[in-house]
Amino acid sequence: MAPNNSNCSEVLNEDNLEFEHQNELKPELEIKSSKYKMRLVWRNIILFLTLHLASVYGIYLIFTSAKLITTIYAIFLYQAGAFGITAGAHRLWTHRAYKAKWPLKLLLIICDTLAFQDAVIDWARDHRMHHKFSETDADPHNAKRGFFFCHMGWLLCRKHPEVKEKGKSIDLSDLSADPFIRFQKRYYLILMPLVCFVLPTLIPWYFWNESLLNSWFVASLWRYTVTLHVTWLVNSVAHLWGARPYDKTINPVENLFVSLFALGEGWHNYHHTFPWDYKAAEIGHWRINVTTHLINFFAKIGWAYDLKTVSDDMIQKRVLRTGDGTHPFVSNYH
Ligand code: ST9
Ligand code: ZN
Ligand code: ZN
Repeated sequence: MAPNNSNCSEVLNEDNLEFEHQNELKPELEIKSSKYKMRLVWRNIILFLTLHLASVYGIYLIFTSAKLITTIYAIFLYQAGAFGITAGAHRLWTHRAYKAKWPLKLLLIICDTLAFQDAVIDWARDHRMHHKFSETDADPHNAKRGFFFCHMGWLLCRKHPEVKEKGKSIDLSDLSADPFIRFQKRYYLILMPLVCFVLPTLIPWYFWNESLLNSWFVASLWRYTVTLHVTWLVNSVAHLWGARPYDKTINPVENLFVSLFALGEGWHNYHHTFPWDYKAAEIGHWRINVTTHLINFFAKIGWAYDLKTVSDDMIQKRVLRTGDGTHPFVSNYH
């Protein structure tokens, strides 16, 4: 994995695998050195390796023996799980960009559990850190540590001590007060296997006589792997390659490819500039945003309300002040 970016240097030290700050104040010179040793988590490495091998076998089964409907169903489940992450864990619970009535919360918590990205309260804690301490050691998937680290490497090693230290300042009281979040966290180890793996495997077998083997490798393991990688693309690709029309001083970018697969979460320069906007993008310019269309639908039927957004005027001022000049508004303006 790429070395850490900050003023900390990465030093291998067998005796002390933890992070160690050594700040010595000398009369004319402040020597700031630190030792940080990445600690791999072999359990995760083995599990993810196995999952990926199983997914390759799943792809083989898709083209050799699985029924077409099983593959379509797996793609549908990936999209449903994605919706739980984008509209639920991300825009509703982490950013509080809109409010939801209980039927929508119920739907979102089921979809989120289907995506198995850990309980919402843990997901939101890391994501609030990601926004507050973006691209620093306190960002759990600091993109300055390289593509692999921010894509999935951060799940294969212990978190940087700065994450845990600075994370103490993150307020999660709103989430601890939400009964849906509390219930999910409390019963996660029962709910997650049931919703993410057991039911998705049994449904094709029961309803359209798919073999359990195809069902398990395609609808459960391959589908889960796809959902993970699409989510991770937001942390990697959408932090590395694309335009910065709203704020050129930050890493996140606008990326059409990521938005297509991640239900509209690839407009990441906008999102990091205006994280409270329920659209996570400027929908007028960029219509590829399935999550926003779905939230709009739920607002129409009254299940979503108090949708927060940003005025055109505020966006335009920001584009002129900090954008990289690629926003269409800039060419019309001059
Ligand atoms: C997965 C998550 O894949 C993916 C999240 C992606 C986020 C994307 C964001 C993009 C935005 C837009 C959404 C787009 C969506 C598009 C969808 C399209 C499909 N603050 O974590 P531990 C403390 S999950 C404060 O174990 P280690 C705390 O005391 C995949 N404190 O750290 C904690 O104890 P507790 C499935 C913090 O030991 C203690 O440290 N899941 C914070 O270093 C220990 O915490 C997995 O694979 C903080 N932020 O281990 C599991 N963090 O929790 C993967 C920690 O009791 N994770 N503390 O309070 C792990 O195994 C471990 O977390 C680890 C680190 C090995 C990575
Ligand atoms: Zn980001
Ligand atoms: Zn966010």
